[in-house]
Amino acid sequence: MLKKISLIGVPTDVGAGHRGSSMGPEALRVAGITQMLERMGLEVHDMGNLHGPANPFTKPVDGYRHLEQVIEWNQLAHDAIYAELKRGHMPIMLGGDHCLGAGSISAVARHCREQNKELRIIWLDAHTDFNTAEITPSGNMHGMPVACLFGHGPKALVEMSGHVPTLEAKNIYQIGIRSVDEGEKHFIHEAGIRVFDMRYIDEVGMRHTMEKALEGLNDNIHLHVSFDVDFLDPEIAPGVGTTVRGGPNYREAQLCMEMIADTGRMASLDIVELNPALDVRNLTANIAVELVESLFGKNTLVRP
Ligand code: EXY
Ligand code: MN
Ligand code: MN
Ligand code: MN
Repeated sequence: MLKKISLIGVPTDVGAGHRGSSMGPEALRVAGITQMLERMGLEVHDMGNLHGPANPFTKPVDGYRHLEQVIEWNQLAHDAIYAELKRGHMPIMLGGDHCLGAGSISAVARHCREQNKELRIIWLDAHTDFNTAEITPSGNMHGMPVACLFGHGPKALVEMSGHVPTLEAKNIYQIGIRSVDEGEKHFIHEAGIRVFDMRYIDEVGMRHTMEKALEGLNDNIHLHVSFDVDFLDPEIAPGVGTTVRGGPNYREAQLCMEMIADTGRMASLDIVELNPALDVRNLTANIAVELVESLFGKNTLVRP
């Protein structure tokens, strides 16, 4: 694991239907993300926040809400994350809504291509985020980043990594899914994405699920985690705009993070969709920071 961490705040909610995830970066800082990482022995560089366009809060046009602003924020995120990877730091993107996954993962994919590395994405989310302008029920672009990474979406996002498509089915595992729109279902199936939904996790358990998602990792694979906080059950994480009941509880989520930590291979991370305007006394930010602590190996012991 890289020892130098760069925190990059991307304070926007242009991809979401609710206002407020623009306050996510500050809430994570208030919850002590820097101090936690320092306690884990990491060197933390807080790069501050990126500055981009305001949220006009207008209606969708041709299936996209705030397309221009979404592209601009994603380009900013892409450029900042790519620069940190290039100087050997591990970027942690403090979102912001999940539309930013397109820019963040495009940067990681660009870096991997240059380094001749394979890329594996662990996408922790209640949603598959595989909508397009044609099938979206909302026009909200935080429901579209995975489709963009697979080559379906606005040109500027689809081409951001410099190679189309940025991802193929072999590069991504989705975990915790429990809300998929009708159009997305067919599309996901066609794309061949491995979706470990809550039904699967209920039936076989988090341990087996993560064993599958992490199998075959080796030195040549860059592991990226895209952590949408709505992955968590809303009973433990109410501070998100798109809560879906029936998610992982605290221990299930922690086991998921611990098993990722055990691989020692996480090389970049997004924390997205935290919405302090909907939170209760920064509870969800605190939980997110605790789980990121597990992701960095907090509970790693020598086992009998
Ligand atoms: N599938 C719904 C839509 O596209 O409107 C909800 C998407 C929520 C996306 C959140 C971030 O994961
Ligand atoms: Mn998401
Ligand atoms: Mn989600
Ligand atoms: Mn359960």
